[in-house]
Amino acid sequence: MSGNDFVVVANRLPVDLTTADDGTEKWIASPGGLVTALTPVLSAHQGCWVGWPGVADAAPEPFRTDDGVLLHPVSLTSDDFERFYEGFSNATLWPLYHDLIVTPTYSRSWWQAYRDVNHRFAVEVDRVAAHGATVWVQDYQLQLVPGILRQMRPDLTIGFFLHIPFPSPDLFRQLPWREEIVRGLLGADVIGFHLKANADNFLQLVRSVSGVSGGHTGLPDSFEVTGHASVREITAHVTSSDGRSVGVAAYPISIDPTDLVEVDKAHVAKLREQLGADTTLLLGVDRLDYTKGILQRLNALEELLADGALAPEDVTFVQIATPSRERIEHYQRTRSAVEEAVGRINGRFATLGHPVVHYLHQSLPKPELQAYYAAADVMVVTPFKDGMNLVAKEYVATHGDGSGAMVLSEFAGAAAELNQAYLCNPFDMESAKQAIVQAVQGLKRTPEVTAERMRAMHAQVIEHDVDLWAQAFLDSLKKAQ
Ligand code: ADQ
Repeated sequence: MSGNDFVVVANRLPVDLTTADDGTEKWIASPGGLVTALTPVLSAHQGCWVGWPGVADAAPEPFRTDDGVLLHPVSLTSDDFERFYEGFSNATLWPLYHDLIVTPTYSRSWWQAYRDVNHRFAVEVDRVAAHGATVWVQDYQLQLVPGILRQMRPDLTIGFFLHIPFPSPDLFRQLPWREEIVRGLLGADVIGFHLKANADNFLQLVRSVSGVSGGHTGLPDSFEVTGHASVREITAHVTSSDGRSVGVAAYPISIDPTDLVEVDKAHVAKLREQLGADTTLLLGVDRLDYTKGILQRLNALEELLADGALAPEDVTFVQIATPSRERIEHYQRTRSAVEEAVGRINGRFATLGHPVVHYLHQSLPKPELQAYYAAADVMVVTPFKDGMNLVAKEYVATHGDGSGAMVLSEFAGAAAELNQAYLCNPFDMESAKQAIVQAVQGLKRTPEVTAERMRAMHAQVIEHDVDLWAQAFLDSLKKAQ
């Protein structure tokens, strides 16, 4: 057994395999909230990362990234990819945990694959973790790993962090395999969520199981809950059926603001010139996911243009949407609807050579993305549900000078900390429209107030960065040892 004292386990390794024109293959860093959050933490801790390299049926040897992070690949077959990843993770758990924005599919065959793959991840961790190591398991794809590891390796200290929301117990109870998932999670020493509300949902679920609120759940009835969830330190404990104390708390994830300070000003100026120096530039940046509310934000824009509340010559909207989960039907439908809306809005309101909406269905390099953040007057972040939303924090981090404004959904985890944004309910078209107009007008009519709001949010993000997130979680885990 090799001797890694700190192991991060996540569905994906932080890499993509690319093929150059001459046929040579190279691993490059890939975008995504989890990667953004964990790369600096891993580099700082000299740890290793166990995950799937992102290519089905590939079984590369362990290797180091350019950042020096040691990666231990777990191989997935194309059948695993379909049933474990696209199926159970992203067509069962993802919609269930995002409050049923689309209807989850409950497939016994997918569940079998989820169990098998979780077991394989645990076996890989067992291989690489030194005696007494700390293991940090990430996210909804791997909720059984803490429980399996606990059985295999009682010497390990195990943390689990959920990057997406945890739903209310009433929704969670739909899941045919709810008992196994709860047992899997309770294999950890510490379970972390973004928000106190998520942690409270989990505690309420466990409480209802332990008989405090009564009712038949089909879940084990031997948990005891003490205390209340709090932020960044553990005040609630669940006693698992094997008598261990499991800490539960909220740790709002953040970004590494030092990644974002050096903006290429010439690039920003060029973008502004290309997109219309005199117009108000609105920006959306998301994975193309139905939870992100991209279509609804475009519909809000369209109504504002149709109402005359915004004039087409005065605004430019840039939507950058990273391709995501493209083989899943709901994602295909979302993409079609978004692209149809872009075409329709431009068809109605553009003039020759001057589209109102610019749409990029692409993943951009970070400096390029940052130039868009810096150039944008109004960032529009309108998810129906989001664990946190790092895009909102990245935008704010780029506007330390108080420039810009942000429209933010109440249902993004980020709204709990960034309440100086123009908050809206994305399910309510009028609310979304109003927040966009208020942000646009706020910049023009009350620039000092708007700048003050942006500076307050900037201070919040700078003071509560990804290091604080990781340190707070790891401190809790240390205390649990
Ligand atoms: P995501 O759903 O992926 O993350 P988010 O938190 O916004 O959502 O992170 C997206 C990341 O991808 C950001 O760092 C952003 O810069 C990057 N990105 C987005 N579009 C891009 C593009 N076109 N090109 C390049 N990079 C792009 C999940 C949860 C979130 C939670 C995070 C972290 O769904 O709620 O905030 O994990 O826990």
